Amino acid sequence: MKFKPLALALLLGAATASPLLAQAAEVTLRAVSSFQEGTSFSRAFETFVKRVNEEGKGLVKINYIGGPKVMPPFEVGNAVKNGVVDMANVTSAFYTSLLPAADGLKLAECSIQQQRKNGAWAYINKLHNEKLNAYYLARTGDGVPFHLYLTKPLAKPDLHGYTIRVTPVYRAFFAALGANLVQTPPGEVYTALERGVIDGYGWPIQGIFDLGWQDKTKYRVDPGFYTVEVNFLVNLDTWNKKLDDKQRALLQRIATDIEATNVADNAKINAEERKRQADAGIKTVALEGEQRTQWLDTARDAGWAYVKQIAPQQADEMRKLLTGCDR
Ligand code: 173
Repeated sequence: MKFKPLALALLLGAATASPLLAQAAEVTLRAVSSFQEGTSFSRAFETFVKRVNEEGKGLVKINYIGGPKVMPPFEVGNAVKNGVVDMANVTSAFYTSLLPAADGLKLAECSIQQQRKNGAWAYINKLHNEKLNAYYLARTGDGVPFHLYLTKPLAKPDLHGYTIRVTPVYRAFFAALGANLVQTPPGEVYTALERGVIDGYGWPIQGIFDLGWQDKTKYRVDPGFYTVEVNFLVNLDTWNKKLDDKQRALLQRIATDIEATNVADNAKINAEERKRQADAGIKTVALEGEQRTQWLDTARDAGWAYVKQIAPQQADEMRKLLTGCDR
């Protein structure tokens, strides 16, 4: 049998490899999630990790070290920035202290696919590069609205006399309706409900069963508002220096795949969770007509006004790029 020189070199392996055949060693990336492992908002990331580790054998390996037990959610942004971790699954609500403009991401009306086309993704990536030393690899959670959940009824869009658990996601909206606010990470919601220090909490339509909150929840207020964004971030030095083109392309391809399946998956999961909540005895407080309009208008207006306040230089550009798309 005769071999061409290239095939022969391949056959002889790395010991005789020419520069032409030089191959980067497998890179291991340390990753955390800001949500508990196995729960609703870690799931897309965990699928991503599994796929990278399968399809990227010999190229990239993600060492997923865990969720809030290994790192408090509000510290994840800093850990990405400083390179304490290479990668994270995190919502911007947990890193608005580093990148205030990211508070506007939940106000997006354009899908992530539209954002990748109209320049929004590029703009937001640049902000992440500059302020968070991070590459904005993916956005999941499209099509998942947030809701207000309560332990006591609500007759109108007015939260005077209600103490509500928040993160930056809900802060401006619930404050505009007169609520007292208590900020906690997700891991402290159950205890706050149990002790009766809150009358309710903000949370998406998905996930209240993950940490057992259904036992303490009596009402969900409809309609939902805003859109969840849970992002895959990569430390920028890792992205630029530790990875080569092939490794970056692999991560980007799988991340974009996850974004694409996320929307359809979410529509189905949202419907299942609504049913599951009803079956668990959680009643719907459905605001209708004028009240519904007031609820949604206050959410949007208070949301953007707050972005303008904390990120005056980026708010208008964010709004222009993130809204006005036809879904
Ligand atoms: O903790 C939260 O309520 C929160 O901000 C959030 C954001 C995205 C998904 C789930 C929760």
